[in-house]
Amino acid sequence: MTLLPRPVSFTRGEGEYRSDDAVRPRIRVTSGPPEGYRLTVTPSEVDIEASDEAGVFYAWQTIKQLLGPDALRAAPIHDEQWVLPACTVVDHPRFAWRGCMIDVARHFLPKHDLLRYVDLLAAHKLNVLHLHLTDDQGWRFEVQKYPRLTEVGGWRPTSRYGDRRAKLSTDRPHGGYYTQNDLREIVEYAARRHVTVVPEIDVPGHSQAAIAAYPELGTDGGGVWTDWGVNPRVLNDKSSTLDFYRDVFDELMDVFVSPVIGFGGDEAPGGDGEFVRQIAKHLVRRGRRPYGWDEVVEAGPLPTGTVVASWRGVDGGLVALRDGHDVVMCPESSVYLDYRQSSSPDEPIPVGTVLSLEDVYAFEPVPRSVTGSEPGRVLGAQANLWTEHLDSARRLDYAAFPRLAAFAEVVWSPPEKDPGFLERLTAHHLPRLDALGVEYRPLSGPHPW
Ligand code: TNX
Repeated sequence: MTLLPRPVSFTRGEGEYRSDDAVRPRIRVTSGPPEGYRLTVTPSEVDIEASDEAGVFYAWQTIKQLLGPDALRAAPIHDEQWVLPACTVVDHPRFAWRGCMIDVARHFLPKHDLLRYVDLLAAHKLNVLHLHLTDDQGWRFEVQKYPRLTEVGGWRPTSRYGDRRAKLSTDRPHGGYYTQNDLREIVEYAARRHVTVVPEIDVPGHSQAAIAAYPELGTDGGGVWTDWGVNPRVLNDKSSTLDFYRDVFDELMDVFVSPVIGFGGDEAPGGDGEFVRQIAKHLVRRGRRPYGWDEVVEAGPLPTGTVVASWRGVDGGLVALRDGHDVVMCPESSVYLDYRQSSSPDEPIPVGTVLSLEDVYAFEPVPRSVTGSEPGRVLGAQANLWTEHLDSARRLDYAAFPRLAAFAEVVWSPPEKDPGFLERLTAHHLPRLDALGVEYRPLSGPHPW
């Protein structure tokens, strides 16, 4: 790469860099792989060729990377013009589903923090934000027909016990929820950054917050749960409960334009496969693809088009592929970003098994036993951020980064691993995260805050 003899200057538009009048990238639509682009920078022009808008967007993300870390700051800090190196970049993603799940149920993530995460995902060329909106410990989606879901289910009282195991107390009450208009705003904000927000309402397990609000839904009473883990209480299989949830999913589909809608289906002791199948069918009738955790492959025949998230390793995903379902790989041993990053007792949130940055980079989303002749497809992968112990954006940053950057590399790039990855990360990417104000875990070791 050679430096441009003449600097290319950029002015800041609304949350985005735009070229000023002096240099405007020439944008051309060409045939090519979806979301891919060819970026050519010469002393006289910046040229983007892409087959779709996403490709143009990703070319811009690359331009911002090439400009250096200061280009990512919220305001310029010196008068120098940005210098864009002359180069040609030909680039496209390996997978169509490059996701990150954020559990906003265990700990509510305020809207402004969630919007910031959308920006961070887009900067890493990730394109799916899976929002886990409901769980035993909180309901975060406003449902107009059933206001108690958020009025009651959105608030977790003080635990009698606290959570001694995890060094993070549930002694404090906690809560919050998004209005439908908040979520419409998030969906639109994300769409402008080529991120699809895939919502999930978890049934029939992980539903204690709903049962607290409407006890007639449950097999058993109880308030919003103040413990973590698998809750023995689940939804009952009454037809009135199914009707209730059809209404809830209808409102969800009114807010979220995503073609894929999550219905959970995980960890439901004694849960009813029929309930899961009926909800999945309802989503299909409304023209959407149901999306469930891998337990749903045990629920009996699922509608065609169901997408399965393989989280308990890859076996559930392999069964789903053979059953003709598309799969998103998210095995907990490789991409659960709530898991501890080292065995040091100083890791601030020591949950799960050790999942280092190197482990995440070593992840291969397509298991070796997949031959490609299965009727289902591996759509891609997602990293999951469960938030039992991530109660703020700071803690989320620490858990997510820089491992999410390694994950982004895995789902975008060809399967061959780059021996220079760590060096590139250290030399080029961590300074970008610094400029963006991301409080990532330093490579040198734990940094508890
Ligand atoms: C398993 S992954 C869960 C979550 C927990 C997570 C903790 C999945 C579908 N269920 O409810 O938050 O482990 O790492």
